[in-house]
Amino acid sequence: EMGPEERAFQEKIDAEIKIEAKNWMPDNYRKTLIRQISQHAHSEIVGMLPEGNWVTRAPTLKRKLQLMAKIQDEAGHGLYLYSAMETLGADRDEEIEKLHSGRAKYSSIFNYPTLNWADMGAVGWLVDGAAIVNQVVLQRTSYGPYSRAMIRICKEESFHQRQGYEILLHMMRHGTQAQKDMVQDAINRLWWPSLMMFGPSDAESPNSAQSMAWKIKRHTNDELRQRFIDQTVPQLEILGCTAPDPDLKWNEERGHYDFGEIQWEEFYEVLKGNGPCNRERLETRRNAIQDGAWVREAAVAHANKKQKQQAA
Ligand code: FAQ
Repeated sequence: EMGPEERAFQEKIDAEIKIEAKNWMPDNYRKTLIRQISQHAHSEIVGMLPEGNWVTRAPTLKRKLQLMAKIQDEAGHGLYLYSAMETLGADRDEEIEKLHSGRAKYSSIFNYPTLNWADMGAVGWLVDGAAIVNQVVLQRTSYGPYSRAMIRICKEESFHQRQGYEILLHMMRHGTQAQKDMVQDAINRLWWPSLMMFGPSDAESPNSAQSMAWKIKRHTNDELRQRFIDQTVPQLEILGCTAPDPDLKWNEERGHYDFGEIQWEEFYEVLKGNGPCNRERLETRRNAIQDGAWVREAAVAHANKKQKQQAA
């Protein structure tokens, strides 16, 4: 049974009117958003690490500049999302502490290693590509601050996707056989983990039904996964590469690509902290916070000194 406040809230949602920070909202709407936006923010921040691995080894100055710009964008997205999360009353330090103690989730994809330069192309093309498919629809999410964050983030993300694809296209068109092999190897390793980014299948997704009713999510996990595959396979063909999926095949009747069974056991192991790089990622984040402690202390001391000077 809905009370009058909740009924008015749902009517607003149904009429496509955005919910803003100071509006009344059900507790669970707030909690769901804090959960999703904090996980999203953590993903941006942890997502800097696989690419950070290649900054010192980028093949040319131009590639290094592009990679650094992309990673800096991700830091910006993370900070932007933490701010959106704070409008819901969540505390940034507390949420970050949950990440560092292993109690918060972030996207499974960032627990896979980046082993060769082609991985920088494949991350941009597949990982940012998957991120965009998910985020383009989140531009219409019902919570105003999250929706507006997505509009800006999508613009930068589409640049990321193009620079990734261009790295791969360049290697395939102008590279040696060894470099072409690297591209195929990167795709073989990142293909399935990219499909897992969309989350469990609809039948196994506990949050989807309520999040769809509240229009936090506008499409289900499986719908977006299919959309990603449909738009990515033609790009794969232009590259002259293949996917590591013998069942991937155009289905004329459905008007979509059919694809093979996702290894959900692997997905849930990664979520439990047992992916190839989970421990390394969290350790890197904890060290970064520790190593930067003196900067934050100095900034606070400086601010206090300024304040005293102004008061005097
Ligand atoms: N990894 O009931 P559902 C980027 C969790 S893009 C880890 O379906 P929901 C850009 C889920 O949280 C990546 N956990 O959940 C970039 C839930 O756990 P909980 C970030 C996952 O929320 C590119 C449980 O499983 N993008 O960073 C994953 O309705 C390149 C049950 O699942 C976003 O976060 C997963 N893949 O739907 C940066 C987008 N999937 O909390 C650097 C915003 C599911 O109940 C380089 N988020 N889980 O314990 C969303 O759209 C949604 O949260 C979904 C999951 C679709 C991810």
